[in-house]
Amino acid sequence: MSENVVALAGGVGGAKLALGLSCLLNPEEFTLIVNTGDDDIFHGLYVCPDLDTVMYTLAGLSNTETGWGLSSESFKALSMLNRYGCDTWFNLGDLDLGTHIMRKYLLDKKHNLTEITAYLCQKLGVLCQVLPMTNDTVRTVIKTAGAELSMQQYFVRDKSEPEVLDIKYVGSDTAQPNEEFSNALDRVDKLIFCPSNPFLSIGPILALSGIRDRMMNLKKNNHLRIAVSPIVSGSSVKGPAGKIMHELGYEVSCVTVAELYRDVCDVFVIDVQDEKHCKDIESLGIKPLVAPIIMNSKADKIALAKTLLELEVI
Ligand code: FO1
Repeated sequence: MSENVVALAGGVGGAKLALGLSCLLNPEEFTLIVNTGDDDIFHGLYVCPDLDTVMYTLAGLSNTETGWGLSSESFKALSMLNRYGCDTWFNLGDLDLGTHIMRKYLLDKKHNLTEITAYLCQKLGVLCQVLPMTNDTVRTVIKTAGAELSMQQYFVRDKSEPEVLDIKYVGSDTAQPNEEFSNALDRVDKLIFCPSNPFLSIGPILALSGIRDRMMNLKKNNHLRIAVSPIVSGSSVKGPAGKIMHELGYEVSCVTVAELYRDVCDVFVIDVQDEKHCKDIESLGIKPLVAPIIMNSKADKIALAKTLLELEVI
């Protein structure tokens, strides 16, 4: 039986599960909504790190060591920019720059980010629908003791070292969710929250006007909303989610993530190492599901995707 699956994703962690899901679903059954709060402009080019990470992963082109960028990449253009005195802490490879030049060309021709992403995906052979969360501008701004930083300044330039005091999604109050995202929610059977950072990746998507309410109301209509924990055994599987959670005053635990998604989640998937937290998750009114959720190999990604797709409405 065919079903409509909508998955929300950020960068590397989200892309892993997206790949697993894309191996099991027909392309027309699968829509991916990707965070654009990390987007930024480098050397005059508009860069969408999460969209590109998802797109390259689904196309089988990604650098499997870093999880971002392209495999067999070189950085000659960047070394030239360095000679010209540009800041080159954001590692844009030569092949990757081709994507950003193409995106800039299409933006200048007044195409929106949804159209451009569809074009790039089609050219790279990605068949499922990959959608930016919005065509408007939302920027994740990280307030630290020293300064307010963009996501890439915080994450790449400053290596997630500054203490995080607050996180804002600037523009989210006026940005319109992508119309196709809204349409996908009209026909969704299963909504999946990939194991992406709840503050930096999923947070900006949920902050878009009307989106959290739409997802809260899905419960009433027999849809299944599943979230996969990005926290295993008290620390993030990848990236600074655990560090940020601690600095914002939360306990670093999968239960905290379940609490953050409490109103939009029916089933919360935790790793086998976290089985002891089942009761705490149940007490939030969410059904816990214990499964191996660390995705190293392609087989791991497909196995987790299969577990999620086999879940039935309770
Ligand atoms: N992540 C890094 O840790 N260092 C980089 O230099 C870097 C460059 C980069 C270039 C293009 C791109 O699409 C992604 C890139 N990323 C890099 C990943 C990216 O900054 C993060 O993974 C996401 O923004 C977090 O979701």
